Amino acid sequence: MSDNSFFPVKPEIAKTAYVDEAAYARLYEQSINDPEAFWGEQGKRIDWIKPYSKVKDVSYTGDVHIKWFYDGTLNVSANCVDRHLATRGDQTAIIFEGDDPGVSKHITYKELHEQVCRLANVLKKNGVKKGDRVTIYLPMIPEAAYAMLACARVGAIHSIVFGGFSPDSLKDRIVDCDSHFVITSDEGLRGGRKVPLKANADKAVAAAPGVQHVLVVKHTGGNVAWTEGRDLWYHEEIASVSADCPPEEMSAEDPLFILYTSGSTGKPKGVLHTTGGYLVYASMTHQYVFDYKDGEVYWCTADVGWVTGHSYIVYGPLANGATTLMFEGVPTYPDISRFWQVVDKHKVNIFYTAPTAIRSLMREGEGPVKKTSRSSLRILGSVGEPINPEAWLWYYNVVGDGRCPIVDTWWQTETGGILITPLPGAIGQKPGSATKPFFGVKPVVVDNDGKELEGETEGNLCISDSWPGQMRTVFGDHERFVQTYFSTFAGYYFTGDGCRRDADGYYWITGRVDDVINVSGHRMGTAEVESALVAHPKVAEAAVVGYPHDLKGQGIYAYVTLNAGESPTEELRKELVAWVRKEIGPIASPDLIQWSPGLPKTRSGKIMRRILRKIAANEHDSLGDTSTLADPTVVTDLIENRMNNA
Ligand code: 6R9
Repeated sequence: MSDNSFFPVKPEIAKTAYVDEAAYARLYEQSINDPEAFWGEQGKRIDWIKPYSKVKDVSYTGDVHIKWFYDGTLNVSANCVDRHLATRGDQTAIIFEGDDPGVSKHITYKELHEQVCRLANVLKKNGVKKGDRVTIYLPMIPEAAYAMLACARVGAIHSIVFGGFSPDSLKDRIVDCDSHFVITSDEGLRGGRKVPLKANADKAVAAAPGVQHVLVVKHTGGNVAWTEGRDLWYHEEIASVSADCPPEEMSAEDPLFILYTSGSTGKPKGVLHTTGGYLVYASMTHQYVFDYKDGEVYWCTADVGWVTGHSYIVYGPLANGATTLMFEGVPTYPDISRFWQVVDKHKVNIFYTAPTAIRSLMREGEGPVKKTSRSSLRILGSVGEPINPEAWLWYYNVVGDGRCPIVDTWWQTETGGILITPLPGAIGQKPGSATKPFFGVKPVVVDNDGKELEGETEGNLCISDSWPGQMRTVFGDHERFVQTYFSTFAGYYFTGDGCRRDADGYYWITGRVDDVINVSGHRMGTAEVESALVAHPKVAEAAVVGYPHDLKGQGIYAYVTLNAGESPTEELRKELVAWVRKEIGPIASPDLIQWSPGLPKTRSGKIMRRILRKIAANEHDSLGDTSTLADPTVVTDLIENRMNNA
């Protein structure tokens, strides 16, 4: 079940699609042969205050820099809101579907405009200026979109922190970008349970003295502590300002947002995206990849705390004048049909979710899906991790009734938008393959020495030239940007992923080749989990690796060495899991902890992670070369006491 099963483009989709097979071939070739001309044309899809005359200035070597449309000026919120007022002011921009199935509301473009302008004025009134950083720590409610667009309107740089992150993680992200303004809500609501966002923000801000104001959305009405002078109620503030706020004129290369993401070393880094190129790329990919047509209802189930929420809930769809659905809840509440009930309730045409959600729903069988209609669905999408062919086929046959093409979209926080994906009217699908590159994207597969491999092959996935949505730098640390992405394989952007290219030129992402693990589609640096573990007073040393997990894709496997005199108990194991949850957040909870009196190290003291990965995957029969180990008996003990005996 891999290369052999092929789902050709459906004629009824191709007939009305923006791009069919012939158009894809022609446009792709143009985009690669003459990127300046191609993007020079595509850049016109958004409104510019001052049109650009320069399209591209990029170098991946020497003085690494990336600029697109760089002498043009524009405003992102004007593009996502104002420019639609004349033609679709009364059309729904955002459908909000609450955690409670009894709660939903429609926000028109006109209403969105008013909300964004008011909030932009609140920011200005409280001293937020162009270039300032604003941290957003909100649940999936419309105010999250208003906050993003209000920042864009005044030229402030937003940094969204996922609501599942701990106070400590929030504090680190506030401090790293030196943000003085935080937007949160009293509480979040997920699956009927309350998330204490304001209380978390209070703890974070207590350790971030730069913060001057915390703006609080009253969402659940739960009790919150209040710091007079610092804390402001959202509803009071927006009522006190005018509904008129002209958008700031921004240069194409002015920053739009920072989004922290995990890497293979150190603390999460602030991925920086800018204004013009990002918006051109997000809107263009949203239109073509989802074949979005005017009037359709589009639903991406991601959280705005991740890049998918930025590009494909807010910026891409709204730039295209789409109706985008924001869902506060979880797929299993109040029951396991929830996704499909929401699809029927709002007549969703395009549905975009993550393989981990598909796998967990698949486990419950067809019943909960089949009792709903889903007849509005036209296109299905997948993102976040490789989708296994079984889950793909279930998604296709059961959810889509064999009617809807699946776009398996490969991309990253760093890429700003989708890079490898089927286009529904142009590229036939193979379950498990992200298929072919989007316009202007030139993937290359290189071996470990950086040699470009031709034809059918497997290796490290790099991209050989820039596209407008590419990140520009790591906030405050350009050297780290250069080191992380452009030093491993000179002259290329290195993705950190491995991939295979088959005889038809289809790409199959095989997963990360660095020390990043992907848990339920969430990126986690093993180094982050290790440093949380060793911060516990009883832990001497820790090594963390990923291992195959049926539902999550990868689980977190931690090898822990305790301080002398400490004894390993079940209680301590639980305590360590709780500790990591507190330090980073629930998404970082170790699934398995193995007590390891020692870790396999080379004579120079380097932990041999390759061996730890094999043991965690229960593949200890093929450990490979262990001759460089300082003490080979350590491995015997680890194998005997392994936790994953599946
Ligand atoms: C958009 C997003 C990026 C990493 C990426 C890769 C994995 C994402 C994928 C996929 C296989 C897909 N990934 N989409 N792997 N097929 N369709 O998820 O961004 O959170 O930065 O994660 O996710 O390993 O490198 P981000």
